[in-house]
Amino acid sequence: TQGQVITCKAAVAWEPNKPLVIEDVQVAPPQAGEVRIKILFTALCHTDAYTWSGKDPEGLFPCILGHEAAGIVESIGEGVTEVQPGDHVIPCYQAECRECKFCKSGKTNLCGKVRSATGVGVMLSDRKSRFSVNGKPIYHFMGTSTFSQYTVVHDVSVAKIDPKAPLEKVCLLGCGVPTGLGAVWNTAKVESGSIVAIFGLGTVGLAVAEGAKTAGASRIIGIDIDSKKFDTAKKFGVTEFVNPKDHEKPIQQVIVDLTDGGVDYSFECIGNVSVMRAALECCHKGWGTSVIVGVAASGQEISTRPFQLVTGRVWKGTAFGGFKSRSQVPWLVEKYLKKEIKVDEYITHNLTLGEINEAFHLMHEGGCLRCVLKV
Ligand code: NAD
Ligand code: AHE
Ligand code: ZN
Repeated sequence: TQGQVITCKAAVAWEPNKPLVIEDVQVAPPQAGEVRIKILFTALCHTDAYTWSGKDPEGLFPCILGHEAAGIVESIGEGVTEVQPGDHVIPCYQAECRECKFCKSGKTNLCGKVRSATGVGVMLSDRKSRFSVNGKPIYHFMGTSTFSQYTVVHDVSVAKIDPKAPLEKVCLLGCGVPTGLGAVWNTAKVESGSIVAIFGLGTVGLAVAEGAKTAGASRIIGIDIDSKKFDTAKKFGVTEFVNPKDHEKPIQQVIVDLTDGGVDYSFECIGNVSVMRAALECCHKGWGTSVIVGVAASGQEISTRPFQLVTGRVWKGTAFGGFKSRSQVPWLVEKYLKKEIKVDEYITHNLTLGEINEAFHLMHEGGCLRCVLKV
């Protein structure tokens, strides 16, 4: 198949909110600096649902969504040196070129090399898509488009991993789990003994709990409007549970009262701007740091009294938990193989690519963390 167009199945989002359609998609061969990957397993993340909803200012249609996956390199374009056909890989929506201003800064995991193309659904070299259906181009998504049996990505967006790792599990290391762990370890740098509050106990929030537990947090307060979340949350390290619906007072006040003035660190893992405000305002005066992890819809804005920051609270955000993708995803895979981090525990459902619309429905049910699709 090397150098040839491959026809395979992919789930195409033709329009916002309309069921995805499994189509025969033509996938062009990888050009210079590109890699074609046979995707074996992909999970769904709430960011896929967000873009599908039409609320993502970068959402373009028709497109192939999906960004939390694992597969095997099928072929490589000219000049690709770091992966070979047959390598086991995880596509990375956050690239790492190691050459751009961002990569060289040492201050961020964001990479500038391909972002201008991945944000508009095309490949960098010719600003075109590698996907088409009967000659009609289909946009890429987040530089990954994993809801397809084959995808083409930039070489700076591929992490080569240990072939011993089960792809049906480690696909989760493409987004949600690293995001939560890294928000704690890299972005907030939570110290032992800290009091932590987590708003939203989905996969990302639970990974924050796991990260906080390993960092030695003394109290991990989980906040969710769905009380059924608490039993699972305990297994990930949450020590106390608060449901805002059980209280008359604003949730920030409830948390401040519970913690003698506020928490050391808080994490918003929902994508709700009023909760982001509460997460900041439940932080302790003088030092409390709040990290925004959730993705809020187009047009939404955060607000608080500047006095909150004047008096020492810090507001931060994180993308992919601050992990440098190509360098650190393989390290996370090793940590999983050594049983130092959980992955299997986040997988609540397994379906096939053909059942993807059902999988999106499942995401709205409280009992679903991650649903992994066999592609
Ligand atoms: P999820 O839907 O599984 O989890 C969200 C949780 O928040 C649910 O348990 C829900 O019951 C709870 N919730 C909803 N409204 C609430 C409220 N008002 N108060 C308290 N709890 C509330 O989602 P997820 O997959 O864990 O993702 C969480 C967010 O993180 C999404 O916005 C996603 O787009 C974003 N995300 C960001 C990054 C990043 O790099 N920054 C990476 C992955 C995901
Ligand atoms: N297109 C969206 C941006 C969404 C967003 O913030 N994405 C996160 C990853 S979410 C993964 O589930 C991210 O990494 N952002 C940094 C980047 O470079 O996109 C919007 O709202 O505009
Ligand atoms: Zn995601």
